[in-house]
Amino acid sequence: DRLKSGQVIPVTPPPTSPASQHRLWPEIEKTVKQQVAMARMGIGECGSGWQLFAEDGEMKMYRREEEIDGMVVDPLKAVHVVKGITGHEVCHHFFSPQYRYDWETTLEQMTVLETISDDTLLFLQTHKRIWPASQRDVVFWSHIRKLPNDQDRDGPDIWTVVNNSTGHPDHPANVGKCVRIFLTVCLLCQTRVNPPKDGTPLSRENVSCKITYCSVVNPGGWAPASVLRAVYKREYPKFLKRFTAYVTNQTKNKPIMF
Ligand code: 6CM
Repeated sequence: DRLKSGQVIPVTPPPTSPASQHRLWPEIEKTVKQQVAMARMGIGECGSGWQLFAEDGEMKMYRREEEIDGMVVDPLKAVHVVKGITGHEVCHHFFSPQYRYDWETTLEQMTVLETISDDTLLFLQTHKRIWPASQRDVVFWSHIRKLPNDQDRDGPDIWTVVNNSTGHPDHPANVGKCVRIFLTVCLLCQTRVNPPKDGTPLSRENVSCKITYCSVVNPGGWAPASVLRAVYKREYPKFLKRFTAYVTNQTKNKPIMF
């Protein structure tokens, strides 16, 4: 990067991760880049077709109605602003398996199949059966990453978690009672800091987190469209409200983790 004056400024090196030797790494790298770019686009920029289907205070949820072979695969995009928590805290609680049963209400069982590295895990999850469809399961990698804040180099880092379906030889799809679902999920979190004017130390009252949550879930097999859309309409707002309240509660008396 060369300025007009000819001065050369150091460029932030691309993020490296200890997972970079793993067979899934090229896919992880490509998917994270794509998902973060998509999550960063505003609703207006994403093309037409986003419809607001749920709103509660700062939280807004949009979907695009899409079907593949008669199966609902509606992309979802939600934005929320939550006071008192940081992007790092939100992503840490979304990524880490030890908290998942506390906030994920549709979960029946979660297994970590492989620890690829500190920032990359492979999960098998079964979700509660929703009548009249079969029970669902899912195998996905999950990757947490800190992104450089290009807009404000002195500001807090941006954090993301990307989940994406993959296969696993020990857990083939659709052999037991479960139908395998396929998902791509991106949680992107930006911390805003509003420092106190009087020079008093920063507290949780001075921070807030802008959250973008994008998801595409293919139910993988027959599920009535009307039931599925009704389930999503009920479950996604419930998830985002419950999960963010959980992070607020978990962090309230702890030092701020930027
Ligand atoms: O992103 C979310 N959770 C993550 C951690 O668990 C992860 C997993 C997502 C699984 C999403 C499952 C969707 C619900 C399963 C029902 C399938 C349809 C059955 C047919 C009904 C007629 O990314 C939060 C996910 C919040 C989901 C509401």
